[in-house]
Amino acid sequence: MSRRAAAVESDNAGNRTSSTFVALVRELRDDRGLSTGEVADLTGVRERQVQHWAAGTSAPATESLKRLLDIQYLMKELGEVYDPDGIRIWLHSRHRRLEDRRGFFRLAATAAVAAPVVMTLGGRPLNAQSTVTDADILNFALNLEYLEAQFYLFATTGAGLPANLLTGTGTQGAATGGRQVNFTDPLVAEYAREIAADELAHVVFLRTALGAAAVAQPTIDIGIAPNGAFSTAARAAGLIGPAPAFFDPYANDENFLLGAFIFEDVGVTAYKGASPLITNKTFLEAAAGLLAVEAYHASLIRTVLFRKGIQTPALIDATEGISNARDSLDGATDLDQGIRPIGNASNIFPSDANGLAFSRNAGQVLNILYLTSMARTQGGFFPNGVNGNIRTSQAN
Ligand SMILES: [Ca+2]
Ligand SMILES: [Fe+2]
Ligand SMILES: [Fe+2]
Repeated sequence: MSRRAAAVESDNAGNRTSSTFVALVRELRDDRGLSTGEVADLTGVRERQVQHWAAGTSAPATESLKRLLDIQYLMKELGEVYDPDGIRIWLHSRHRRLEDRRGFFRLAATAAVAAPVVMTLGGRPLNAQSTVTDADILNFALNLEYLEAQFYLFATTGAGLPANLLTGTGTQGAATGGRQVNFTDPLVAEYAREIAADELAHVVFLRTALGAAAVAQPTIDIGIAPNGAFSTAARAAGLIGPAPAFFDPYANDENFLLGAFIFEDVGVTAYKGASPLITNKTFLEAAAGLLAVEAYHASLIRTVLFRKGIQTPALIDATEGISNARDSLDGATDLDQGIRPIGNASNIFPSDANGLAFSRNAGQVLNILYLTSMARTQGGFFPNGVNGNIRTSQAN
């Protein structure tokens, strides 16, 4: 804080009754379980300042007071959905840190306001049972985010999502088979950690927006068994032969990048395909934000694979194989591209003739995730199916 701001803070102490502020700060610390440091961090002041507020020896300036009231509101809303550990994880996810406090509070407000709206949407009218609700769509997305988060968290840390982020409606399952990658390229390791933080934040964001309507994590297969999802996908892509051959996305940097490649393009097409079905504009904006970040992820993974593919052309071939496999699963239309250059231009961004990203409907997304071209309710990465009302792949 600047010296000038500090002067304003202490001026305020002289002409305001500070007992309200003392109570406010103490509520955040004692009732809501935030440390003095956390209150300082979230408010954007020094710890010492918070100690002064708590002791009544100085009062918060207007801007700090606004932040404190925001935090109070947020803690109350989050408290209805999360236990204290869950709140702490939410507050400390990378995106909510202090690089962009304005964004923090806008996102927080969206999440908090969204929860009751979705709970209302969860109770769909009887005469509209075939209608897909916004909650159905966000829950469909949440299944995909569980999958992505588990893959990247295991790859970067050796552990998956914490138990308090797995609960919800439907049948809860475990994510099995993931493990830590021993990265050799420090850049790939950094990229992986950045994406992992995003995917964790996506899970938390969607769960917060959905509140009590959020689906539980379904059973997820991210293992390396010869007949597991990754090996089946890799076999369909021509990367490995019949069992007992297997594909291990945790074996090295290149395999990890191919594992990530399997998911990221699908996420982009899934969010784009869902966008016309979302009725509430607040959710639409959130979905646009998710879509954009999935596209950043896909773009980064594709760029790194392309760069490494200059030395190792098999990597370029592998992306074409995965792309073709996805394309054959999701029906006749061509909705997918690998990273082989077109003419003398690279092909980092899969797009149609208008330069637009492709769309997949939910059934087509499930074709890829269940690894089937038929109408099924389970398979592949989700051995018992996804949770929620959208759960059937398309018959192609
Ligand atoms: Ca296709
Ligand atoms: Fe994501
Ligand atoms: Fe992603």
